[in-house]
Formats: sequence, structure tokens, C-alpha cells
Amino acid sequence: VVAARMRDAQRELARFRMGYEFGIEEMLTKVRILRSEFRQTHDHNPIEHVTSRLKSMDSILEKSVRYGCGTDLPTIRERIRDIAGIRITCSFESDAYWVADMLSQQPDVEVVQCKDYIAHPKANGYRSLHLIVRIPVFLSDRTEHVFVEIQIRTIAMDFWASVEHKLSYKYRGALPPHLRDELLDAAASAAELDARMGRLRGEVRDLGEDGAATPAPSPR
Ligand code: 0O2
Repeated sequence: VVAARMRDAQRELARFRMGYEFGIEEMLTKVRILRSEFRQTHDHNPIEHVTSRLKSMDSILEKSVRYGCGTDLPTIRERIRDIAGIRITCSFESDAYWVADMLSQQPDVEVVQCKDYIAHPKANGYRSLHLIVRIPVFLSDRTEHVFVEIQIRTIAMDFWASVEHKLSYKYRGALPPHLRDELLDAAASAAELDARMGRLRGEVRDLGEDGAATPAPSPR
């Protein structure tokens, strides 16, 4: 009886994660289509690269317990909204907003939360645009709605976040003050670089192949 119960529980967990796996696939397809469309119709690609991750069952349960949601799957489904995650890296800040708009406008994408850490960076300097979206996943016998966290950022923001993440991991979140200051300063440099690149892009965009001014071919 115990073995059968264990098997049932494992099957239920596998089914639970499967919905998120397909949610990631759907979002990746949407991003792939945007990218391909853009490649075929414009000379500039707003999306540099895309990665995805599905939280492991252990880390879902760990977060759930930490958030006081216990191990009840429907509660976890409602409260833990970053089980499925997509990270989109763009060249320019304006592209990040454009990608967010393009995805948000799709009729099957319901934006349930938007955190703009580009306009309002976190105290440590972290910048990124975060969307929590809810999308339908059509299975053979039912439609599941799953949350997907989408992080959209520039290459400079991604570089900073990756270094900060490694340092925070190394110091278990308790960074020495000099490193915290250094990171904050680096975040300001990254923001300045993004602003400069945005200005340069404006210059390039205004020039046609023969140097003549042309209408903007890409978003924003
Ligand atoms: P992982 O492994 O990347 O998933 P929430 O999870 O929504 O309850 P919070 O903090 O309100 O918690 O969410 P928020 O602010 O939207 O941030 C969630 C994710 O953004 C984090 O996920 C990181 O990926 C990224 N992030 C947020 N702040 C920072 C930061 O200061 N530095 C770095 N490097 N990344 C950050 P997880 O769950 O921490 O990790």
C-alpha cells in the first residue's frame, strides 16, 4: 500500500511539473516566432539570447515551505509563480520594453504582475524587467493555466546580475560592505553603458547605407 501511494505521489508530482514544462515550451515558441519574424523583416534583432529553467521539485518545495504554503499542490500552483522561468536578453533597454509589450499583447497571455526594476532598480543595483504571465496549456483531457516568470534585460544587466549572483552565493547573501559598494558602482556603470549604447543606436538607426537618414526600421 505504501509503495502504491509513493508511486501515485510521484506520478502526481511529475504531472504537476509537466504543465510548467509545456508552459516554457509555449513561451519559447512565442519568442522564437518574434525573433524569426524580425530576422526576416528587419536588419536588427531585438533579442540576443533566451534561456529557460524549470525549478526542481526540491526547490519548489523548499520555497513553498519558506513561504508558509506547505506541500499542498493547488496552493503551490497559486502562490509559487516562478516555477517556470524564461530569461530574454536584449541589446538595448528599449528592446526589453518592446519584447515585453509584444508578449503582453498576445491574447492568450495574461500579465498578472510587472516589476520594472529598470525604471526602479533594487537597492543593490539589480535591474531587469520582470513579468509574471499566466498562459493556457492545452493537454489531451484538460486545459491547465500556468504561471511563467519572464525576466527581460540587456546584456549589461545580465552581466551584472550574473556576477552579483555568484558573489552573493559565495558569501551566502551577506556581502561585505566594500563588495556591496563596488557592485552598486558597477550597476551604475552598466546603466550608463546601456544609456550610451541607446544613444549610439539612435545614431546608427538614423543613417541609411548611403549615410542618408531613413525611417526607424526597428521597434521604438
Ligand atoms: P532563480 O534561481 O534565478 O529563480 P518571489 O520569487 O517573486 O517571491 P521576489 O524577490 O519578490 O521573490 O521576486 P523578484 O524580485 O521578481 O525576483 C525574482 C528573481 O529575479 C530571482 O529569482 C532572480 O532570478 C532575479 N533577481 C531578483 N533580484 C535579484 C538580485 O538582486 N540579483 C540577482 N542576481 N538576481 C535577482 P530567485 O528565486 O532568487 O532565483
